[in-house]
Amino acid sequence: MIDPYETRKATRSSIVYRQCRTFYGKPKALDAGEARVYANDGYVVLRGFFDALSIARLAEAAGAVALPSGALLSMEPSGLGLRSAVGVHECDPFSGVCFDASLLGIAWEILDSDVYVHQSRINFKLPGIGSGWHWHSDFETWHAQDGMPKMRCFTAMIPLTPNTTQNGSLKVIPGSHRMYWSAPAPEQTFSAEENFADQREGVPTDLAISEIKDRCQSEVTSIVCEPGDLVLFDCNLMHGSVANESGCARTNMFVVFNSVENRLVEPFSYSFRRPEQMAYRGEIT
Ligand code: 6CS
Ligand code: FE
Repeated sequence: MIDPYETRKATRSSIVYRQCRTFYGKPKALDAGEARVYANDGYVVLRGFFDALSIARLAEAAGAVALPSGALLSMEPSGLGLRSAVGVHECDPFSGVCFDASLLGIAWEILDSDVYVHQSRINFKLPGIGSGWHWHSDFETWHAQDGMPKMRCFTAMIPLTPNTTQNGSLKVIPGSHRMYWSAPAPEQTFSAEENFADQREGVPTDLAISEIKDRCQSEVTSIVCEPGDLVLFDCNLMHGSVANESGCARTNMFVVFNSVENRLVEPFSYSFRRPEQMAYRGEIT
């Protein structure tokens, strides 16, 4: 069978059109306007979705001391400080937010099926230490490395501290979820952990980013947001961020919801599977 999202196999990169829907169900939990923005731009920001104070308190809990024991820790490429804790959604105090009833209601309607958590993580971007994330589409990575078949998956980003342009807020290319950037085969293969800490495979060049912007007729947009806000973004939205050059931490929690009808198969471009915390393959309860 032909894979419409083949990646990391050819000598050159290419851009093809998306063959999956973005919004699978009917808007109800989201209003029609929010659903339209999500479908058109590939993301939507819901201001004041959670109680700001209780979310801000999670930032303290996210300090290494209270991190769930099963979480996989990914360090900064410099070795200075923690970059991500992966696999946090089943532990207090994080589970309450990840499985918030209103958020689940949104997940069901975007994906129009039962859902499960494919991956959850807290990204720490410590002041002066926290590095950025290169441009990428999560789906390209999950398809290549984890065997996610289709684009029927999205991320809920829950800021635990303010996200500003100075501390490296998320940057997106609105509308880029509608096209798929297929990456060239890597010259060198890195381990799952190396690629997670500092992704080098599946990263478009500056020229490719310009082409994507041209095709979308859009500009890079920075998502400035606060604790209490909820950012929903499609699995194929092109995004990245710069380093934290401010004096304030940028701490964000990410919960990735996948449709139960889009469960992982074998990785499309690799012969090894990544750890369960990065790509869940277990039972769904
Ligand atoms: O490899 C991954 O699964 C992760 N890496 C990046 C750069 N973004 C999404 C995802 O958490
Ligand atoms: Fe990402």
